[in-house]
This record gives sequence, structure tokens and C-alpha cells, in this order.
Amino acid sequence: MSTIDLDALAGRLDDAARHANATPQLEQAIDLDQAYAIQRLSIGRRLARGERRIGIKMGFTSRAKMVQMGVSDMIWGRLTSAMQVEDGAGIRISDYVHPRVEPEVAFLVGRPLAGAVTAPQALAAIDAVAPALEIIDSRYENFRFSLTDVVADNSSSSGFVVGPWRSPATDLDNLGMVLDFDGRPQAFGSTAAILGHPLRSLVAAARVVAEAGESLQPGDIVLAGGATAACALRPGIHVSLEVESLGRCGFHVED
Ligand code: 0L1
Ligand code: MG
Repeated sequence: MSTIDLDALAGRLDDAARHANATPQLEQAIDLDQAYAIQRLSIGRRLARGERRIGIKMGFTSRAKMVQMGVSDMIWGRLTSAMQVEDGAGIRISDYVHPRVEPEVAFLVGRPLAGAVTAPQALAAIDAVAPALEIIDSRYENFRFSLTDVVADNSSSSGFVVGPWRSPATDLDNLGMVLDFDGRPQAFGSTAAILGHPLRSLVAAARVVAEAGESLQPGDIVLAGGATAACALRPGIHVSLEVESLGRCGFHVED
């Protein structure tokens, strides 16, 4: 039986992300536990370079995303300080392999949360909610990957923008979302597309981090997942998201 060098695979994915160089899909068959181990080791390299872990992202939480990527399971990834883009700031397209953007909702954790929790318990643990954009950038050549490949690659998470924080009492049920490039709508969605209600994603987040022996801590950000299929970014555009009752956030893409 051949041994799989998880740390070497983590290093390969870390290099691909750091230098924006596409890498081939992983050659060896790995299981989901091994994929998450590679993700943890790969993010560990970033933390060793001084980045801070500041939360998690949930992925494949909408039917549109599952259909776009041909999968049926929810996945998650880790957010680090270097991934956060200030609302209104710019990104350089050359820092990414083939970036896409998707409209999301973010939660700000106020009290520790982990394990099997109810939606009211999850709600009681958050301090704020906000409109958010996730920049996803699979490090694999031609955006081709298996479920375990993408999990190992931090579930394609590459950057994110969080808009103004609002009261956690804001009703997140079925809020309209419009993603536009230069004022032209690219995708329309609803918060209801995120597992029926974004709070369900927070409940799932508490469960998956506990399964990994971790927890959500005060100050952590949880990205609830894309409400629409992701849209490819190109140089020179301004990206903006408007979420009903929550407000707006955005960024621009430099050459
Ligand atoms: O929904 C997600 O954020 C998962 C992203 C992974 C697949 C992709 O790169 O589109
Ligand atoms: Mg996402």
C-alpha cells in the first residue's frame, strides 16, 4: 500500500495559491478526511508565515453552486487575515489563477459556538450580520477538480469582502441579492438560496468545525455560502453586491 505524503500535497497547494500558479489535480485517490488534513496543513503554512485564522467559509450551500460544480455535498474552508479585502478596495488579477466571485452573507461570531446547535442557539452566538463577497480561485488547472481535490485546496477560498455589519436581529429570510459588474447585473439571488436560510449554514459551520476538533470563537467570521453561481472576474471591473435590508459591499479588479 503506498503512503500518501499529505504534507507534500499541502505544500504544493500552498505554493500554487501563493504564486498564483495553476497546479494539476491531485494524482492519488484520497478520502475526505485526508483532503481536510491537507487543507489544515496547507493553511498551517500560512499561519506559520504570520497570517491569522479569522473564520471559516461554507461552500456548496446552494443548489445553483452544486449544479455549477456537479457535486451534492457541503464543504468548508478556513479564512485567514491575508484573505480579507477591505470593502471598496482593489485586488490585482495577477494575484489569482482564475478568480470568480459569488454573493454571500457573513456572520460575526460573538460567543463560542461548536457542535450540534439549534438555529436559535446559533443566532444567540452571533453579534452581527453583513453582506459579503467571496472570491473563489481554484488552484487547479482549468478549474477541474474532484470533491476531495477542492477540499484540499481550501474549498477554493481565496479572498473575501465584508460590508457594513448590521444587527443580528436583521431578518435574513428571503432577502433579494444583486451582484453587478460596473452597474450591470450579473446574478440575482436570495438569502433563501443558502440552505433555505443562512442560519442553517451557521448551524452546519458549528458542526463541521467541531468534527475537526475546532470551534468558532468571538471575532470569527463565517461566510454562509454563495447564493448564486459564481461569476468570472476580469481586469478593470467594479464588483458590487446589494443585499436587501443589509446593504452593499464591493471591490474593484485592477489589471
Ligand atoms: O461554494 C463554494 O464556495 C465552494 C467553492 C468551490 C468550488 C469552486 O471553486 O467553485
Ligand atoms: Mg462561497
